[in-house]
Amino acid sequence: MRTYLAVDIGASSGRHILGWVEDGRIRLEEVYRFPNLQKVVGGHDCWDIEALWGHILAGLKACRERGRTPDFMGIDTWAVDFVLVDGAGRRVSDTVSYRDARTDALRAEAEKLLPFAWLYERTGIQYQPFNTIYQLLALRREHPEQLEDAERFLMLPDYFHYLLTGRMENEYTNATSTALVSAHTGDWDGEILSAAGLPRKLFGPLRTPGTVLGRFTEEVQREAGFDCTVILPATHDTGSAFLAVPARDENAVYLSSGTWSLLGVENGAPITSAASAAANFTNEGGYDRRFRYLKNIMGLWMIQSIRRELSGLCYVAGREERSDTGREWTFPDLIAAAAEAEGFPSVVNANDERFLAPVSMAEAVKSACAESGQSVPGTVGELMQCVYRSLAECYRSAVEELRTLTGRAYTSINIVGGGCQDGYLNRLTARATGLPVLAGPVEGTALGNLMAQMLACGEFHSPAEARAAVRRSFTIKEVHP
Ligand code: ADP
Ligand code: LRH
Repeated sequence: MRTYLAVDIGASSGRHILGWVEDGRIRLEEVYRFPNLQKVVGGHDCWDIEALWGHILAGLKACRERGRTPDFMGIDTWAVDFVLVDGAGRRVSDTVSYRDARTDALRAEAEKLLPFAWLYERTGIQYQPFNTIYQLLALRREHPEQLEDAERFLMLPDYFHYLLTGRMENEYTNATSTALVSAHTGDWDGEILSAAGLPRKLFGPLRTPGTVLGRFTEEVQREAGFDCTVILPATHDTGSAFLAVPARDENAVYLSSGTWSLLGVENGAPITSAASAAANFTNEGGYDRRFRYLKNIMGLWMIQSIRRELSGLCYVAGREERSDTGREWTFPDLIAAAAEAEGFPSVVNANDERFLAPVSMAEAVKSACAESGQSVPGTVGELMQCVYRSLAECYRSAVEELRTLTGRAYTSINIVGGGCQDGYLNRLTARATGLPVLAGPVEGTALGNLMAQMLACGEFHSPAEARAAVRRSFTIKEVHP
């Protein structure tokens, strides 16, 4: 029996999850978990790349210590963020986070170079101020020398895979999140690269999930204490999550619920109409060259931020620490507080850019209420009630838009990811959308990562067969409107 390892790193936490197939069912075992957050480097909010690499290695050692070394592994992370490396594989850029302000106020300049209507027609990628293409424009303005020194552009999982194996490859699903890949050819779009002033040589051939990268370098073998073959999963976490959705039929809406809420469906072809651009739905490249047609909703980032803020939590050298001795709030505490303030009516637009990286999420929500003439939350419960209602309202309107844009009817909503454990949000979602909610699996992203490896190794012969195994293997909770 072969053992596979998924290293799934989300914007709030990462985990090492082992998986294997036994009697036609997929089994999972969590081996290691770690927090993730930005820190300031060179005046920018950056990911703590050294700490993340340290955690990746620590998780490998934890596998060895359990006597459960994997035969195959792959890494997925959140999308859009990247590093530039030189010919010797040294990092020449910081690992700036998509929540950093470097792309603020860039839209007008970007619009002149790369009109959004033109870009959307070619790539199908939604407008987000932090899209890689805009981050690269910001980097070119601030650090043109980094672009000159660079030999390769690597998304974060590509970089970690390079550290593991010594092979630099660009994985397709994550590359599409850059808005530099044509939705029509499935390859880097040369016209976009030249309009953005980006050297073509930085961008290598695109490799699809299932590609075998090779074995650990000698150095990693020494550190981990074993050798292993790296196989590319859908390295964009949402690509892995969608692969694992145990939809019961064709009429299911998918919701990957974590730091972001990614709500949509899978299509065989991109939808790049003007109406789709106006609704800001995206067409991200998926497993098997399918397209994830979805909307980014601000998501549980709002809840995470409030929890950290209320509990005095901060991030120090790869760990989460408390800076004060006040009350520490858990997610269930926040849910209980929200439920007690059930009647509090205020609703904000969760997708307002003001919630992307506020100094205080609680204050940002309160001022949005005040500015729109609504009651301002005065207690933690009222604040949470407002956030929950606002998220559910965003889900409702995204499902409506999806119906209009695809001309299809939807009869259920499948939620995967850490957020599917939030029974309160599941109930509000069912009520707001009028659709039954099917919640689970929690580790959908890690599972999708494992499934791509398992498909490459012939454990399953098609994504449909692998998804059928997911339905057999995990308990899915149903919540009715
Ligand atoms: P990411 O991969 O983007 O870091 P996750 O998929 O791990 O995110 O989901 C994290 C979110 O899941 C948290 O922000 C929180 O809202 C929710 N969550 C995690 N544990 C619980 C829990 N026990 N009860 C309710 N919600 C939870
Ligand atoms: C979710 C996610 C999402 C992207 C965002 C940057 O983790 O990958 O799909 O839009 O992070």
